[in-house]
Amino acid sequence: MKKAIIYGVTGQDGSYLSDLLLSKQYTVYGVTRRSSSDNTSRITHLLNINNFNLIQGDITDTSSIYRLLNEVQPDEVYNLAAQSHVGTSFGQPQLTWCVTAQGCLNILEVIRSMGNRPRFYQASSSEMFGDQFSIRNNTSLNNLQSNQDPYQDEQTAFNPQSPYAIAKLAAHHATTLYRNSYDLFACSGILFNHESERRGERFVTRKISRYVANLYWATQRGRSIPKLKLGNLSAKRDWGHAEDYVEAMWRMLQQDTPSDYVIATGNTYSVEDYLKEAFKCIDTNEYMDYVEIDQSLIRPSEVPYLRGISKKAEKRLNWKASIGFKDLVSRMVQHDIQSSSKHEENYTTT
Ligand code: NDP
Ligand code: GDR
Repeated sequence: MKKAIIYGVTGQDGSYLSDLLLSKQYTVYGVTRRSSSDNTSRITHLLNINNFNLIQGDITDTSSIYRLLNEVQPDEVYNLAAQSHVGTSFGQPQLTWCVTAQGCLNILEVIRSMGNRPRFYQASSSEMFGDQFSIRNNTSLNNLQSNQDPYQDEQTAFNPQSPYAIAKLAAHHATTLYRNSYDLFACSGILFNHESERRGERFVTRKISRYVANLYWATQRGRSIPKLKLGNLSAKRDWGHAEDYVEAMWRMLQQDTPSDYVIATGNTYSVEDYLKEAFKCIDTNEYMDYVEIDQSLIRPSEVPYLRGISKKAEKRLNWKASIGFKDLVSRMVQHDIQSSSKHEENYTTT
């Protein structure tokens, strides 16, 4: 029976990865930071399972990492912990650095010091590409249509556009350096945006799906709700479903040799496309009637376009995204309609 430690277990990906590893008979040690209020809502279904252990810890505290890894002697360590909100990283750059960059280095240092070294997964991000892309047919970025040529893959240059992306890139390079210099089995998954019914409420997809669900119930009850405040609607993202993406993380650590992989769907849609599709789920075409552009939500620097090509993962990991854009939007909206019926005034407009 394998043992895995998951840093960031209370987050979206940590909860799905726990589900996956438990289904494969792992013993899972999920690390959660101390909080004055409950932060386990995504893993409540796991708390009474014998093979699931919730441990207090923090990736900024190397001594607690050292103790845990040496006590458990895990086969695999997944670092999903981060200050993961790009917008927030502009307001809290130092905290973002401490958690998202330094935290990864802390884990790598502990693994390096161990006799039996566990395999290590680092949650890298498509944000590291920033404004860079590769191109086949000289298409100009201004004339892009959905699914056109520009893309990012493992060969595309990095040019981070936020404190978050800079921190992720530092952690990414540290992971590569420790693999090459100290022979660690360390992999980075360069994951493009992935969402789900468990997505944090301040990421744009979930913010929209929750608003649409609340609008649905308000309309049923003959009431109105305030407009939804959003920032940049033209940014394009490659959105997949988190359940597919945690499978790729696990597969990376089962290979004979460690490597880095781009994980994405290969399709790109704008924030406005997502809005339109989400409102379609409640038969509403005039989505802009419900939206207000809030300048404070526009980031000082933006990543305009992301579309990942996962050929390497397809070939070596036999991995391919199974849930497409329309399915993803519909699953998120339907889920929020079901859950918000129980909690009437449940919307976030900012
Ligand atoms: P979430 O924001 O949902 O989860 C982040 C997790 O990190 C939470 O469990 C959080 O705990 C934990 N955490 C934050 N600070 C610390 C700390 N100091 N010590 C220990 N744990 C901490 O992120 P996702 O699940 O969406 O993403 C998982 C990882 O993948 C992140 O590193 C993210 O940056 C990266 N990533 C995500 C992508 C996506 O589209 N989802 C794409 C590419 C990369 P708490 O619950 O207490 O806040
Ligand atoms: P992102 O996700 O920054 O790509 O990072 P987010 O959902 O925050 O933003 C996506 C795009 O939507 C625009 N946007 C808004 N974003 C938010 N959060 N709130 C708004 O009101 C809003 N209005 C418009 C943003 O400007 C952006 O262009 C996510 C995170 O999960 C990272 O941790 C991960 O590394 C990357 O995806 C890949």
